[in-house]
Amino acid sequence: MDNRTENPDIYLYNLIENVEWPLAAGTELDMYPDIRNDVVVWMHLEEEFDAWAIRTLDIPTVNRTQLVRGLSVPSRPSISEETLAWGDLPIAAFGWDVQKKPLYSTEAREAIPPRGDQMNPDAGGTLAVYQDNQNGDWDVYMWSGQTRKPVFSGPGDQTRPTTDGNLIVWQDNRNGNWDLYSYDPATGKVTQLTSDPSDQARPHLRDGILVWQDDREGDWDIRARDLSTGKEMEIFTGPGDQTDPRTGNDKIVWVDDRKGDKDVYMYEIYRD
Ligand SMILES: [Ca+2]
Ligand SMILES: [Ca+2]
Ligand SMILES: [Ca+2]
Ligand SMILES: [Ca+2]
Repeated sequence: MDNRTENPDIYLYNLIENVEWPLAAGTELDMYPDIRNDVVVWMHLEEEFDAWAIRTLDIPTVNRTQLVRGLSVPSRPSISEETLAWGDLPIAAFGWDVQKKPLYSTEAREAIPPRGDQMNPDAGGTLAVYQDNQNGDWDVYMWSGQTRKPVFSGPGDQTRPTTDGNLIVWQDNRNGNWDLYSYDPATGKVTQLTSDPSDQARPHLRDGILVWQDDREGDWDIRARDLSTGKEMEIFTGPGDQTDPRTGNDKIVWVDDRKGDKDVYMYEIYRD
């Protein structure tokens, strides 16, 4: 997302040809991109209806589609190979809802969404995960097919969940600072991944790499863990705040203010 034209636009960067491509850059409002392999998804304001729509672009075929329409408030959608998940605030008094659907088909949905707020969905495989405050503080839920169930609903706030469809990771302040925890739906095993008294937050998990922002050295840095080896990696630990990391296909990108304004940086993981 980029506001060089004074309103939010979306640019793609082609890493093979090293060219930047304006995907949605005009006077219209386009926000909150997500990408999985060759498909980009984002929110677009349909001004004539005063409502937001979720658009996709299939990069190789340049095929554009509109998957969902009539949303009241924009937020970041999440796309996996099979699933689209998004949030909306249809009636302000009833709180935020999370919705999901198979990418290019439909599925049944409850008539009445859960009470409280459901936010920050992340899609992995056929799974969607999100945070929910219907029991007072934030908890993390997983949603597969027609079944929603809590991943952890104990004390403290569990927020910003992420999944690759197999493992679920979230940030958790039950110990008085943010740490990362994981849950494996196949075994039911919960693991505390970090225990440093500083904050580890904003996890993102794709393709065996878990990345997060970490302030153990006084400002935000980017760290990652290769889940196949358990090895932790310092991705960037220099001056300024490095935040909101995302990973996929052995690349890590983040927002970086080391030069004063916010830029996007990338790190490529080379495996032995
Ligand atoms: Ca709700
Ligand atoms: Ca909780
Ligand atoms: Ca911590
Ligand atoms: Ca830093």
